[in-house]
Amino acid sequence: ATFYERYHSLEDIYDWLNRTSHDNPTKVKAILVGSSYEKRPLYALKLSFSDRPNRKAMWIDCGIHAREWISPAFCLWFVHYSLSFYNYNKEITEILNDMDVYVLPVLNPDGYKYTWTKNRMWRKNRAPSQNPKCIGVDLNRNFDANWCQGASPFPCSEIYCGAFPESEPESRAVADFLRQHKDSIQMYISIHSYSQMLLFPYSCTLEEAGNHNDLFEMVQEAAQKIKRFYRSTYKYGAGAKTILAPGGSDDWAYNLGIKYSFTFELQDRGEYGFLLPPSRIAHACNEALTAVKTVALKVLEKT
Ligand code: 0X9
Ligand code: ZN
Repeated sequence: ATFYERYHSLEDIYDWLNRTSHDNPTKVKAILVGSSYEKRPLYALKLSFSDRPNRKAMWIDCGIHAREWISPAFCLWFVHYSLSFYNYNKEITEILNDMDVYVLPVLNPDGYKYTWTKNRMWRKNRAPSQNPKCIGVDLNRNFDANWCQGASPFPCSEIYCGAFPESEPESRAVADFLRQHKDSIQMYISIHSYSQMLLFPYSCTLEEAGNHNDLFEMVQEAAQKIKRFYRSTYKYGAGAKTILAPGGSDDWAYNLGIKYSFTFELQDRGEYGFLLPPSRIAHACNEALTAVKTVALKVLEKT
């Protein structure tokens, strides 16, 4: 198996970030977006392949939930694919000609590290609470979108929303970065697992998003392509129709003005769940790549 068909420790991912930016100095730049509760750096890679004017941008984050290992694996896969297939694959070439892409491979490094060393099934970050027995905030409940109206105010819960919106350094760093770049970023994607779903806002309310029909068409086309190319079934639709959940990054980014905002839940549908075997990484990432390319091309058409 190649490097990209294996899961990697946090240290390996930091090395990879370094190598990738050093080996591709004209195309890839590492940006320090913030740091985690335990003071680990949050690095995003900025992929900037062309210097056409009026460039748009897309943001992809991975690893907000620690145990969803396929998610960071996808961010690495996406960067590698972009570097390898620019000028060879028509779709990625078109996307990278018109858009810069920010890729944050591990949004929750403290949690990710913890899943490698202590508890494979950890989800939250590693910030302590008032209760010494209960650690961690669910970072995807910590954003300011109907914050905690339906998540848990209790630190011992797996979906603890935190003390206040953006209380956590990881979510605040991402929110600050998106606020600073909201004029160029038209598209937001957060990568999770598992359950094979292509979701868009809202998740925090049953109300429909203003551009619901556009968003629906985009993920529908993505799901159809995944079915055709890889024979996998992905559900799609507004998040609230499957899990009504407040405080998510996708809804928050949408309300900030990033009108093409998505959460993709990758393989599988429960056979292995979070413990997706490495032999399935390629298949899972190719499906997600199909989804990202499909929605990005549609955004370019519309904007
Ligand atoms: O509940 C979540 O945060 C995501 N599912 S997961 O099983 N990976 O935890 C879904 C997120 C969908 N978007 C929002 N809830 N805003
Ligand atoms: Zn998740």
